[in-house]
Amino acid sequence: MAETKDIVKTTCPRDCYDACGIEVLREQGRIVSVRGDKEHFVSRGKLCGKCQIYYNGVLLDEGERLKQPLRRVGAKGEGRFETVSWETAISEIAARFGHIVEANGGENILHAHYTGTCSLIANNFPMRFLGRLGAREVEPDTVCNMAGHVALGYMLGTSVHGFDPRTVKDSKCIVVWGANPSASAPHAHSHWLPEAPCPVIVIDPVRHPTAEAADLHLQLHPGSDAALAFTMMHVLKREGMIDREFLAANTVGWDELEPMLDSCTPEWGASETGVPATDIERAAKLYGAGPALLWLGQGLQRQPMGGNVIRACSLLPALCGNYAKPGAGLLYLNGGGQKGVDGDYLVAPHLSNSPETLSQMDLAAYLESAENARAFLCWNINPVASSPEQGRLMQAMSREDLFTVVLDIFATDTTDFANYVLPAAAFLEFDDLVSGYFNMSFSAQVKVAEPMGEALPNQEIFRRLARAMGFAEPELQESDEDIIANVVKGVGIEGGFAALKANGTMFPNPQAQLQFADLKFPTASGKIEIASATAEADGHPRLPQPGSDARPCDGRLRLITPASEWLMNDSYANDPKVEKQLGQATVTINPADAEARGLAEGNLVRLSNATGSLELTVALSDKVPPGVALSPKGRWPRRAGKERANVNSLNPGVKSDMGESSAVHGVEVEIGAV
Ligand SMILES: Nc1nc2c(c(=O)[nH]1)N[C@H]1C(S)=C(S)[C@@H](COP(=O)(O)OP(=O)(O)OC[C@H]3O[C@@H](n4cnc5c(=O)[nH]c(N)nc54)[C@H](O)[C@@H]3O)O[C@H]1N2
Ligand SMILES: Nc1nc2c(c(=O)[nH]1)N[C@H]1C(S)=C(S)[C@@H](COP(=O)(O)OP(=O)(O)OC[C@H]3O[C@@H](n4cnc5c(=O)[nH]c(N)nc54)[C@H](O)[C@@H]3O)O[C@H]1N2
Ligand code: SF4
Ligand SMILES: [Mo]
Repeated sequence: MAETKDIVKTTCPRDCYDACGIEVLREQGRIVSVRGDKEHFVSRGKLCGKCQIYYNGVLLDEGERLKQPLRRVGAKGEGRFETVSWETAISEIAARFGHIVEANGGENILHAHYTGTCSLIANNFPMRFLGRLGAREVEPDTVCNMAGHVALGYMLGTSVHGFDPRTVKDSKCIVVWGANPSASAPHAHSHWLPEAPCPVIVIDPVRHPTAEAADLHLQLHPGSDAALAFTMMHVLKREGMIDREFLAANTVGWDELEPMLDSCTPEWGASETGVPATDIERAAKLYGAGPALLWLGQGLQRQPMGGNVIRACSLLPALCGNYAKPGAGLLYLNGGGQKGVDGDYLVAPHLSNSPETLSQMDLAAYLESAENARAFLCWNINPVASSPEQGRLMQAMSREDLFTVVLDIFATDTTDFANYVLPAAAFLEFDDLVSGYFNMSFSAQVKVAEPMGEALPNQEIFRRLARAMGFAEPELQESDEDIIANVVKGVGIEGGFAALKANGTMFPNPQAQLQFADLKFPTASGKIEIASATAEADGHPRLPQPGSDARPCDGRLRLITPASEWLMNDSYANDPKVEKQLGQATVTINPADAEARGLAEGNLVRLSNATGSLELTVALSDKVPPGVALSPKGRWPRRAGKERANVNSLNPGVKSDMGESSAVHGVEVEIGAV
């Protein structure tokens, strides 16, 4: 029996840069309050606003959570179900999957997954079963950040080996490029950036709160980032701020790139980007003044030429020798590998019979045909809310002959289309591990309560499916306890999971790490590849290019749909208090664009393009430049009122130049009064 009152340390496992430490206050074993861990270096006693509400709100609401397996009784999309036992659900699903594998092969079962929980086991272990089944995977990063991964692969050989934020004490400048920490990394916004001993530059079309707080904000036209990067390099060269010794020793292709800088003058840059030439010069000189940190956001590459943009921006640290020294580096994401997490062990690729993956940009079209998919399994994802071509996807998922199974903790737009809904346990209800992707931290997720109703952690659901299908591989039944022990051992935590639990969070490397300390880059040449033969062989230009996207014309606006301060991707919108904070769904435009269209604050407008349309309420602000419309992602179509749609009803799923990845911040729309 738990003591009358106790406090358990655990960790937020959501897809967020912060990886906050949490403390859960219990009385008689029941959760009384979920709050920020006062001793945690990130949360410092405070969760972000959205989690503070949601973790004490709908997440603990027995009436709202999914608690039993469900089998469809209504029409697809309607969300009418009857409860069934786990035995029935698992055996019926296994039988149907077995049948499809026999008749059509495992590749006829499609599965999609992503960021519902990012704890290591719940996010990875299901891949063991799905690989063994031979199911086709929707490549999750194609809806988020694949272009950047591919681009940094060409340049550096890796995209998951970033700077260590602890090195900031030696920095002379931080550039935050195409990220909005005030929403997507709230504690980096409120602590890490303000406490940095150096100027902060934000490069973003939107003057969000982090841009507002910065020493310099370059408010460029969306899609003009490569031109801006080339202009900054022109200035660095002119000012003699280039580290030629570093370039000679550690890069290939500088001789090819250098002549390209000559025409990228500040005046040219200003006309391409809309940023005053003096501001570009100032930014370049601040960046070139000493060791500097460059944070490349994931929003930055969610545009048509997102891969080229990331390649162009990542030239800056190469030109200034910003690696292997304190206070210097580039960050996209920090992977678990740097902390000793063996990703292959978690997903057991040796078991996999799966065919090549599908881009999420192609999901709606793919699901239209039984030749492609007779079954669709979704776990950790709500594609009806998060995927492009929303209307077409709902239509495809209405197919009677598409056998759909969805795991979630709540009823969502996606579960509404399921044949079976399987209730997943939430992060407070099982032990797991969390690896921060900004900080070099490693944390325990600790069970503080029993799963609600009959809910089970993802991993246990897949163990049961594996057994029902007669798969005998021991990897498919490995226990959480054993996996945790093995991973913690690999990370080198003395005292194992018990020690990690007691601390909540630990740093596998107690000292700040230098990025690429040995100046060995995992590219073909072992150097930074400014010119990339690999990229060329893949059909891309050999070198990053300085161009910008064409500006929208004929009265269209470029729609940016980034992270919302009050939502976590497509989660939390079902919490009444979060809903209150969100208020009406709005589209923010510049007063000049409103005037030109005869629109005023509060007007109902219809956004439309060839893919779809959506009704929103106008908000006016000069935080958004002319030519841009801003409407954050993550509202639930089923809660939108008369039309079942969110911003993804307008998203055609155009692929960026690299990685078949999302170009969602490059969508164009017309806007008119309703
Ligand atoms: N327009 C537009 N669309 C976008 C984006 C954008 O910028 N603009 N961004 C894209 C990006 S970056 C991403 S990462 C995707 C994210 O898209 P999704 O992955 O669909 O969104 P999430 O809200 O992270 O998670 C989906 C579901 O997982 C559930 N969940 C939570 N915990 C668990 C669990 O333990 N088990 C199971 N089985 N389910 C659980 C949640 O309740 C939620 O319904 O959206 C993309 N969509
Ligand atoms: N509160 C909250 N936090 C989250 C999430 C969430 O939904 N809500 N989602 C999580 C996930 S899955 C991810 S991937 C990250 C994403 O977090 P971020 O990396 O911050 O990405 P976004 O929010 O998509 O967009 C960031 C910024 O990119 C800007 N942007 C758009 N187009 C351009 C352009 O052409 N050039 C430049 N320079 N900037 C541009 C947008 O204006 C926006 O301010 O956040 C994570 N954290
Ligand atoms: S979502 Fe991010 S900021 Fe909010 S509690 Fe989780 S880790 Fe912290
Ligand atoms: Mo993402």
